[in-house]
Amino acid sequence: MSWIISDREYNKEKIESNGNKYLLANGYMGYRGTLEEYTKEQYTGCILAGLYDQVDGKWREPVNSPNGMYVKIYCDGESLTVLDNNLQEHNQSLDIKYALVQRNTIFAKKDNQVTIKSERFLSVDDVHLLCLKYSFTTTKNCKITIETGIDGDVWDINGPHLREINSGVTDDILSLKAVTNELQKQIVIAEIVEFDYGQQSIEQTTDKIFRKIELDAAAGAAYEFIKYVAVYTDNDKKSDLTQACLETLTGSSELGYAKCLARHKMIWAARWAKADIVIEGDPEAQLALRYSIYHLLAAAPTHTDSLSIPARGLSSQVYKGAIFWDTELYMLPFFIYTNPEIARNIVNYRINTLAGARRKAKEYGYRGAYYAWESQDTGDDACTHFNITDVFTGRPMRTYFRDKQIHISADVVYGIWNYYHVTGDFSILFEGGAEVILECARFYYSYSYFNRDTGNYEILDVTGPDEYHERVNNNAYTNLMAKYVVGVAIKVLGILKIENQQVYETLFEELDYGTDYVNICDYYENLYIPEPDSDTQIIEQFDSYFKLEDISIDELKGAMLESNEYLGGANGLATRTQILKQADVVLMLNLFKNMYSTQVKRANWEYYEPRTEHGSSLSSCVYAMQAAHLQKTDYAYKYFMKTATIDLTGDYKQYVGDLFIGGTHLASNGGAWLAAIFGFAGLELFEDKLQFKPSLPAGWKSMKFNLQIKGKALGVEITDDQIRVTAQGSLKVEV
Ligand code: IFM
Repeated sequence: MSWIISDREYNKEKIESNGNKYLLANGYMGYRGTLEEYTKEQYTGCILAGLYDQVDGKWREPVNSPNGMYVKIYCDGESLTVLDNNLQEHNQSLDIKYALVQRNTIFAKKDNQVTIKSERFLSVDDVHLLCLKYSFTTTKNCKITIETGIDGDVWDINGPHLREINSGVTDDILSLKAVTNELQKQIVIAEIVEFDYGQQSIEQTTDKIFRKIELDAAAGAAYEFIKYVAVYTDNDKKSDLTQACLETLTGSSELGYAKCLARHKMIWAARWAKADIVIEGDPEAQLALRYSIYHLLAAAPTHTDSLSIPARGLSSQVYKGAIFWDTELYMLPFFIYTNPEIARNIVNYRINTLAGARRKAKEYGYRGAYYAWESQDTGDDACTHFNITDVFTGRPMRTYFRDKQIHISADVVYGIWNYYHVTGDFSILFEGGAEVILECARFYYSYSYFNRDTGNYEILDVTGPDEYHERVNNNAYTNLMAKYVVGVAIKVLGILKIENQQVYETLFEELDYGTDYVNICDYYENLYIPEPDSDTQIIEQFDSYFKLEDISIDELKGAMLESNEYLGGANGLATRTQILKQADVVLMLNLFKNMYSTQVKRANWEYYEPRTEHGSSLSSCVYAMQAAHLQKTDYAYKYFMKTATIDLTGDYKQYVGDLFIGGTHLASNGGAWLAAIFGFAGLELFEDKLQFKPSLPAGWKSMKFNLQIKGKALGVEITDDQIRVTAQGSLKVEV
């Protein structure tokens, strides 16, 4: 059963978290794990990847498509819904092997029991297609009405995004068209239902179109219908969206549900063949890790190279559906090592949005490319200056996520270089990657300040990964990442000069990089990087961090007046203490493990771990990886499980201030994979060799997985006393 996630009873309290837990997605859209009879009140949502909208100056966010999967059954005029307390049995499950959601509910009526079953999937064969198989039986003869169609009254956080909603019927195909508010992009959604009983009528209101199928149900007989739903938007660049929907629907209906499902399953099976990690001896960890991988695969953009993966995947409009550094640092490595084609799409997204990053740099008075903290379709920053509301006063708080998290540009470069380093795909540099890298290097140089007294460059007034401490000087992570970017830029120029003189010259000329080159070389040599203290070996997170009050997390939490109060910002409790929100120095040491001794890594892990609140889902996996590296396997396991189960338990922060931050946690999902591969399996890739230094958790008899490195497929099996690597072609492996 290590592929099945299930709930065996109904719990109203879990409506929101189960919407995430049972999420289906195919890169084009994400359909929340809600039940068919739900409406927007229960957070039904079908998020369309990359289609953003803004209304009345509120936050720009992705658009929810009208809900084509809506179904409600009435028995003798009475509606059957789990929201009423007439349930005899209920279970819902998600098969992560094939991305298939099923439910089985028995409604107990006075003298009748109605059993409904459904199965649905979002096709990965045709990403515009949603399929539903729905059946019911009754124990008594009764009148049944099936209400199904398209519900255009959708859940929005900052909506409504849909205008000019129009419905229509053509040849028994129901459709709903709408236009987004800001960019006036058209959305068309259409459905057909296959059934062979009862009488049908159509009902239309302003924003809904439903069919009602009425029948006299015979006791014990099974009734089934199949529903196909198609969605297209102007982003698909089709001349006629309605026609595109019709083609998807008729094509699918001719093929039939079973074949559509078989094609969908075949693609998922191929995905798992590349990406699965098999753990022997720990079914709980196995399921949690596979569940994390499932979410990554489900959110992955396979149909286009202009999309990336938002922080909350395709689970909701939370965090504005924006792409954060979460993608490059936490999710992208999984794709780079298991599915380089998808990784390339994700990297391309940053290349394609370079113009937005240039605009942001210019807006703040800098040169080069300053990537957005929250990036959407254009790469401009969607983050507002007042991003959190104070729970005490109800007033918006000035936050500096947007202005000061300059490390994002470096994280983008890290993603590109990591992709290039692992895949060996040179073309990424010629096709835009080099330009991004050079522009980011230029940005860091222009942001920094030269301290004449010390002869060093310094980076002042930034926010590092630990967001509880805003506007600090010389954040170790940011400084080292800036140096890394400049180092990569210098290497890239060297590579281009040898490999492609023409691209090198054009780029140099177009970017007018002559003086910049001289500058970044000097910057590389003279940028101040905080060093480990010679006694304690601890690296100060930023200038004067050690002067902050050193209290425990319990003390900090004990001082809180409201459970949702924001701990950072101007008045946040953590701001004047050493409590950090998320891995910062430890993240840096994890990325640059070979630059520091084991003693330094251990001292810093031990210092920062009790001071880290893990208020971000990006934190635990870093502590897990580093703990495994330091052979602290019990800690590593604890943090790994916390990361891997986040969307299973629903045990995560729902609010910061009054800001709703629910949804799936793709960085954690990627982090679980990172902890397994770079932590427990101890993988490290050097220029010319591959190294494994495993430290498997107690109980793990073996770990088996596949990787793709420099175009070669690798199979790895690690047991207590053996590491077996099989590879196509030759690769130097060290243990
Ligand atoms: O990018 C993260 C950030 O590091 C912590 N707060 C949430 C963001 C989105 O996941």
